[in-house]
Amino acid sequence: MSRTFVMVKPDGVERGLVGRIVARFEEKGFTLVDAKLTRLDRKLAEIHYEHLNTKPFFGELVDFITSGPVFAMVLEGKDAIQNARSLIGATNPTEATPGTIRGDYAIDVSSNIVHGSDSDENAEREINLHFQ
Ligand code: DAT
Ligand code: MG
Repeated sequence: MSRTFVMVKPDGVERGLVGRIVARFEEKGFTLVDAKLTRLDRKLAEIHYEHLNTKPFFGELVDFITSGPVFAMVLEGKDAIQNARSLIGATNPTEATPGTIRGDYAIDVSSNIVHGSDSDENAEREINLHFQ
């Protein structure tokens, strides 16, 4: 068993998709072990996405993720990081297969509905960052 950090982004919360997205993870077999509706301040968002801080889209990314409430979760299951990432789908929704969350609910890379940790190390880092 391992744990991952997943977050419904402001576009998903605004569109009323939190319940459906949580259900997708539960149906897959994950256990929800912690969750909260919250809003990231700029500093927290910049730390969360610090590995991207040299990218040209970094400013827009931080603007977007702080633009409204997010629904942050800790999910537990076998191979949690890999299983969550395959359910979430490719970063760019144009490449995300239908049946994945991004494939079904997103059309634009800059508002792609959901975040999921990409490694065990980052999962622990993000869980500690968002849930103390
Ligand atoms: P992922 O969210 O699939 O782990 P990532 O960590 O590489 O992808 O990037 C984090 C977020 O940054 C991503 O969900 C959306 C945004 N992003 C990535 N590439 C982008 C691009 N080329 N243009 C605009 N936003 C981008
Ligand atoms: Mg990432």
